[in-house]
Amino acid sequence: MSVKMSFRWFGEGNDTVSLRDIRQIPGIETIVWALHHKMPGEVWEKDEICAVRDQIVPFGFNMDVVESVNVHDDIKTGSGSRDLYIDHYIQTIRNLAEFGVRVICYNFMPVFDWTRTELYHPLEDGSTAFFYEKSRILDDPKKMAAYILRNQNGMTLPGWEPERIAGLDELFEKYRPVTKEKLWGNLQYFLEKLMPVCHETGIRMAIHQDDPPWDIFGLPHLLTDEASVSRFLQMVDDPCNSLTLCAGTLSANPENDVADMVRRHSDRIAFAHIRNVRHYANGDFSEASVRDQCGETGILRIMKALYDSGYDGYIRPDHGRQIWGEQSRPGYGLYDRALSAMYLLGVWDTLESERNTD
Ligand SMILES: [Mn+2]
Repeated sequence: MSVKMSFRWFGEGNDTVSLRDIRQIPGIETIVWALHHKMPGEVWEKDEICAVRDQIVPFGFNMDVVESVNVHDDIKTGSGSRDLYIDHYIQTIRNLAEFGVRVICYNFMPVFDWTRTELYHPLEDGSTAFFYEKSRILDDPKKMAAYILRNQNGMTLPGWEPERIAGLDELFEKYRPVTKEKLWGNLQYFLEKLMPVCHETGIRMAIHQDDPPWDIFGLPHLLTDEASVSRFLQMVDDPCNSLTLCAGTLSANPENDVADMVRRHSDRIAFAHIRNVRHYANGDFSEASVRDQCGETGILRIMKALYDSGYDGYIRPDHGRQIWGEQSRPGYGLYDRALSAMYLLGVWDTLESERNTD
């Protein structure tokens, strides 16, 4: 039984980490990629996909997982040109399938892709990590967006594009009538339109949970816990409607037992993000090294749950700490993610060898 270890890469000229570097991490087979210049709603054209393939494949990697094909706000709000943008999404699925893509990671979060209050929070060992200070999220979202944009080492993180943030008032206005139940309905509408083309092409849609796993700035977050994940899977009960199980996102809420969720839903997990979180009593959380003891996510229990379930999907070290002075996209340096990949493979290989010697 093998797990397919993967590594996120932002593309030639768009990442401080090279494919040459990634190839030296033992066990990485899949590059998790995207066309980062595309705006939500645009069709990913074959020649653009082909150009990325010509970068990735010569290094011996496959390009099975895309993260993310972002969903247009009209689809999320169920307004305007949603059917046109769903047609574009379907065309993108068809084009990706021609290049062997198996899994599309996406999210269905209103306005913000993810939220933290600090990108370089100092840890005791001198490294830095993402940090979420609960009390600051009650503030003006625009103040926070401006902070995020100032602190990205000149590179844009998905979901926080300056053009998008510039229209923040308008966006909030657009989402005002979208209650949580309406958002669920819009997600269902979108997925039901996609399922036929998923079956035709063999591509699995894999939703990422909402980060953080609770409502923020008055915006509804759908996928936050066991109950909502179950609801999601039952709502469109189809193997092509699957999860990108994000251990770190879910475990930001200490009440979520991620390993238990893995055991319940393993057949519907197409892709997994693994990282560790440390909780504070006041509700703040910090990201941490993936070593089990460094946080409270339960990395070993999660890996064991995946292994015991016969998981043979894709997995990647999620974003990590900044260590050894590396300058990179926040959270997406080479060093800490390489450590994570080796730790996770070490756990997996040990479980595997124990089974083989039993
Ligand atoms: Mn994640």
